[in-house]
Amino acid sequence: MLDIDSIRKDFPFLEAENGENPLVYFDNASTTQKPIQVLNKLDQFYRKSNANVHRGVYRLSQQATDAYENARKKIAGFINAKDDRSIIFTRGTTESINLVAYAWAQQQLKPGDEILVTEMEHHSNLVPWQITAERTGAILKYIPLNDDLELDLEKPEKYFTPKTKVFALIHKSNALGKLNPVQQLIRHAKTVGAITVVDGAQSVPHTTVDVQQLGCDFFAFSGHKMLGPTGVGVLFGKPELLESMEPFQSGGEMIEKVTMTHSTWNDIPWKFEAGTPNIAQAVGLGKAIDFLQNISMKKVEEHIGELTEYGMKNLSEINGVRIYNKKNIHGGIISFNVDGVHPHDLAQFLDQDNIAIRTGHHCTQPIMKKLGISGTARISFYIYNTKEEIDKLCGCMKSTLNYFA
Ligand code: C6P
Repeated sequence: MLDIDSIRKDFPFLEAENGENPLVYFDNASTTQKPIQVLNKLDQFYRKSNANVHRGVYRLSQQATDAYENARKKIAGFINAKDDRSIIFTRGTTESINLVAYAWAQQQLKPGDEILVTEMEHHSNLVPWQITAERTGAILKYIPLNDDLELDLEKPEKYFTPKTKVFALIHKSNALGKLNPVQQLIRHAKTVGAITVVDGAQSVPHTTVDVQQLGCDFFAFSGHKMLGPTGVGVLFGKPELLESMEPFQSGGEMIEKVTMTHSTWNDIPWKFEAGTPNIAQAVGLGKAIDFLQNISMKKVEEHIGELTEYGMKNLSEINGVRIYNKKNIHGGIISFNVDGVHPHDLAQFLDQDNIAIRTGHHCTQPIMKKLGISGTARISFYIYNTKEEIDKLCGCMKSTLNYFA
């Protein structure tokens, strides 16, 4: 069991003004709030250690470099990457996936090659592959959703052909909370020699991820969805692949030698970190990982699972509520609609009671199309959420529905 009261004290954002009507924040899949430890780390970095990295020989620059590189080590440990050089700092999941699409796929793919994605993807793991297919003449294919809104995996082998060169898939769905059997699917991809790219934006914040066990070539996630600052994310890549790739962006820091006509590249990971990186944010992400590890990812996952189950049960008892992802009872996400009420109207009513929920297509328009709707209301949990907050949500929803009746 988590000591939620003690955890909540670490999140100043959740404190009620004058002790009244505290914020109920249920949009954690979008971004999480930050604990005081992360805020202090950022403050301390800018007050005491701020300097550019890998450039100065003075002590301060060395300190900043050490803090930045220590964060890289911490992240490697957190996802069990064998080699720190596998960890590239990016702006987030979106940039990490674009890096692979531009610097690997658009250089390697030939007309007729196949890129395989799924119908469950966030746009971040779909649009870069559409552009890549257009530019290279590759064919974009996808594993469809079945009527239970799960990947159709009755015969997964049928989607993988000798022409499949890239298999890019979402680990945990931000719209449905479904954790996909990534390890099993990667094994299929390997039988045809495809490289594998996993979008871990929603899985890393909730569950223990082991990239060696998954066997993926690339794995992307964002710091801000796991208590870290915005502006920093991670691309894990197998060192031999990263070494074989051309740079994604170019300029300072990513070079080894530059003449007026030619340049050579720095070693990995710095080859992929052109310009001044988000140094304080990377250090802040390291602190967020400390915070999560102090709690333990197992407990994080259990708590989120309990809240989801409780939320599903209580929401489904409200007249007119239609939950779309009832099967994913532990996923941390509840996507629903209420008969006769537009999700935006519902969200605005709840906002008046200081309850923040997300509405819309959640950057998953293909899933919405499959459901035949334009959007859903979505609540998504994190470690500081409580069952009492879910009770408050359900109470407010009942009053809202009375208003609409
Ligand atoms: N989802 C949400 O669901 P960035 O913006 O780069 O940090 O993350 C993009 C992204 C990629 N993959 C998945 C599975 C995601 O859930 C997200 C972000 C947010 O509310 C915004 S749509």
